[in-house]
Amino acid sequence: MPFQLPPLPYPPQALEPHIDAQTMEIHHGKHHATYVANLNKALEGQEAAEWPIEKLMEHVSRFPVAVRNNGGGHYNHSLFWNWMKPGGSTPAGDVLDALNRDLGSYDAFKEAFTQAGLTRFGSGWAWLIVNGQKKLQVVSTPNQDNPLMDIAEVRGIPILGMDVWEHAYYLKYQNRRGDYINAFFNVINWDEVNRLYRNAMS
Ligand code: MN3
Repeated sequence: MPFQLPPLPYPPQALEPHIDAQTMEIHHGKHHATYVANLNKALEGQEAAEWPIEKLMEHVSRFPVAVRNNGGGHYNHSLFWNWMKPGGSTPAGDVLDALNRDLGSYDAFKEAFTQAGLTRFGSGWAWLIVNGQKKLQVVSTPNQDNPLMDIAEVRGIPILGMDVWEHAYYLKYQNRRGDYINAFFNVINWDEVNRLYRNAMS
């Protein structure tokens, strides 16, 4: 099969107490695995099944909605596992300079990112992107859309994303999305965010 489920980069219990093991097991082993299986089914026998996932996102308007939903699900979650790490980290390096320069401060970023997650009605994602002007910007998208897609309202390169679907938090936090968002900040892998920032700027 052309698209494959990447392994979790840490054991499912490694993000506790912020993100619980059962949520991680189901989120990765069931939800993400299903996006991969359905993406492969949707592209069976087509040339695009061999494309890099980024190229698929950039041309997603040419494809049926199953590719948008499941391709987005695969791309978003493949990044998402690496945007978290056991014990979390503090922002540093070029991306911290850019947060201060483009968004005012780390605290201003945190407030904007929290609001993007809280106000996304239903299912979706909050994002920190490098936009077309090479500036950091906080946006959100519905469902499994992302800012790399050619159909996105605001396009850019995602360097951090937060899943705010209920399947990301309901077992531990039930309806308290705000508590999950606060917990997410404790597990962000800023080394990875900084690496993606530097790639996006080069
Ligand atoms: Mn998810």
